[in-house]
Amino acid sequence: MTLLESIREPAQLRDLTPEQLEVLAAELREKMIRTVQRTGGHLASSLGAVEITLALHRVMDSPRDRIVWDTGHQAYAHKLITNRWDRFDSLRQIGGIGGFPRRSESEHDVFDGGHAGTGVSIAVGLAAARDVRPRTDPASRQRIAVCVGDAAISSGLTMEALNHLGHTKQPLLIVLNDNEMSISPSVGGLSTRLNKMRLSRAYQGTKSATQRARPRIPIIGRPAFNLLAWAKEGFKRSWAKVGFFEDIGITYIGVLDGHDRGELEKAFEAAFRLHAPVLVHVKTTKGKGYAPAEQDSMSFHGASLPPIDLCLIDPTEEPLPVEGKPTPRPKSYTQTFVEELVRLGETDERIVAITAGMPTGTGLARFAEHYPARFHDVGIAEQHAVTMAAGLALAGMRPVVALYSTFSQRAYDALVHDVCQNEVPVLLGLDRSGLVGEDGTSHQGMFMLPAMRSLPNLVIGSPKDEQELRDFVVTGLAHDGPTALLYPRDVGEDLPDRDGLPLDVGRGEVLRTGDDLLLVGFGPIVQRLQAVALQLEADGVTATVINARWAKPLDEALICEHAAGKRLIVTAEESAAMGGFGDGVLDALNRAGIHLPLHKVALADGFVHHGAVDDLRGQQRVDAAGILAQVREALGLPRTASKRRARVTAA
Ligand SMILES: Cc1ncc(C[n+]2csc(CCOP(=O)(O)OP(=O)(O)O)c2C)c(N)n1
Repeated sequence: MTLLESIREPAQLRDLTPEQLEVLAAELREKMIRTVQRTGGHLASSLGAVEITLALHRVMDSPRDRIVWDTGHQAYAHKLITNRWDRFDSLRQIGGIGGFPRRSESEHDVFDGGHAGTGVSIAVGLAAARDVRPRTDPASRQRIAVCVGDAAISSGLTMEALNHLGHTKQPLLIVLNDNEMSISPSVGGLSTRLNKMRLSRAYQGTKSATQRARPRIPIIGRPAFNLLAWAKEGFKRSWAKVGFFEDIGITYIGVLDGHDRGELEKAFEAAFRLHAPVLVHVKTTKGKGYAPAEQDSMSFHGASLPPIDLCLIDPTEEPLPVEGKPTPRPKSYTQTFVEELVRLGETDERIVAITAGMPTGTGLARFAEHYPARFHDVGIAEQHAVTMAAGLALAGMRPVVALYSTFSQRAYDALVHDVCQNEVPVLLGLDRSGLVGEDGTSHQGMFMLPAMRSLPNLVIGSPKDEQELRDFVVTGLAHDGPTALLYPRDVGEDLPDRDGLPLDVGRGEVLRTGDDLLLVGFGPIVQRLQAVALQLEADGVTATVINARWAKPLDEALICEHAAGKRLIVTAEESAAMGGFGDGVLDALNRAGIHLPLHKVALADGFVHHGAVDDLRGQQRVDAAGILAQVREALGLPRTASKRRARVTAA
């Protein structure tokens, strides 16, 4: 039995010797590497946070004390030592362990995360609840810690929380896990400042943090002061002069070696005894303990499947066999989007691209290579990205902001107030629209379409394939107002490359005609409607298929014209059902006086958990088979396929 296998609760960590803890750290890393090799996942961040995790769990008493993981992508060690090691093989699989803390999994998980920058606010809220408890309540002495990365700390939400914390002065430990990396290198003034702090070893201040903290803690001030003074000696580190955090009222301790567990424990103890908001700044190596990830933490930030060739921990081991030859994948929508942008950027110098900390994920790094002066990575600051785009547009530029749909939720007000109210030509590329898969509830791109449909001046489009995506890029950039363009994480249909052509805003297209049904879809799901129409023919049911192209303005005339006289109208979108595209069609038909049965194919009300995209599509019945089954049910056809249909499928 390994040491890890003997850990059923984190309290057991306190009984381990330093040597055993080192063994455990190695076992944790090995388990993560071997698991991610099969499942994909956030490997580099979790490898870098092993010692922080052990130290927090030894100093604190979870779940009575509360440990918050900002974003939550670095919490694999936390999951493993909180009695999930035996199920960890199911990481990110349907029904398995989630990639982020999930309260449904463990009482040690405080908050269901996934989005960066939420941790400090959550911790401040927990502390506010603790601090109104009567002193007789043991929970009033709860210790609260939050671990936040150097990129997430610069997000607007964290800044707001830190500002508030500096005012409330709630006792709270913030562990700043500084590895100098976001997914790509961290950007921004704060990042530069942190860098200076790391480099600053000598004490330069006139008044130490310990001295300042002391008067505020009359009872435990002396021991805490002594402890800190000792820590200062022991660490052979010094209190740097650190304007930023101290100036807003948060005691700063740093910079410590984030892989020296013993040193971390002493600092965390010291921080808690100060009975104040304290930030402990630790320097870690992203990907620590696994050479390929240390050397290329960007690729190993969110290692995705098919499995990247993870070298084995023991170089003498045989590499795992890779099944079959990797088949070349068609271009992704993301690649196509950026290719078209790069093409247009050559002749239109007004085009500026903005990403919020995702230059590789959104593909905009490629645009940056071509036009570095017209590219901005604003860090994890989606709201700023969109408002900055409005500013650029006001000054005559043609900004393109590419965000993952889920992260763009942060920028909703920026879109409403700054972009739509001002009716400025901003092209918002909403990558990862639809189901995204293994990252689960926090990451599905399913809420923006309903949220955006009510926004005045905004046009909302989505292509049926990657060629049409090029057309949308051309159209969006030429449109004299805000455009939202939704495209999925998927690869395209492997269609030949061609330059984009302008589309008419608000015009859909008829892809096939039939008398019985109208199938009308928004986005790549239209491909599945085509397949469904083909299958239905085998049952003698014919369908008209419309590619709506635009959810707003909707091509009401086209839809109404083809709806008239049909047995059933089916709308399809890979997005939350409520208030989405289907509701738009229903509303349009109602207003036109067409009252026919309408079946909405969309994502059910609720969060969609993690799993492979194909499996989730099956589960949600938005894959071709699921849509077909829904249509057959709605038509009252038998569930089983007719023989004739089976033949068609086989052909
Ligand atoms: C609001 C939001 N935007 C973007 C992301 C994508 N994302 C996940 S982790 C990450 C980088 C986090 O860097 P840092 O906080 O420094 O932690 P590290 O991974 O370096 O430990 C980003 C940009 C996200 N999860 N949430």
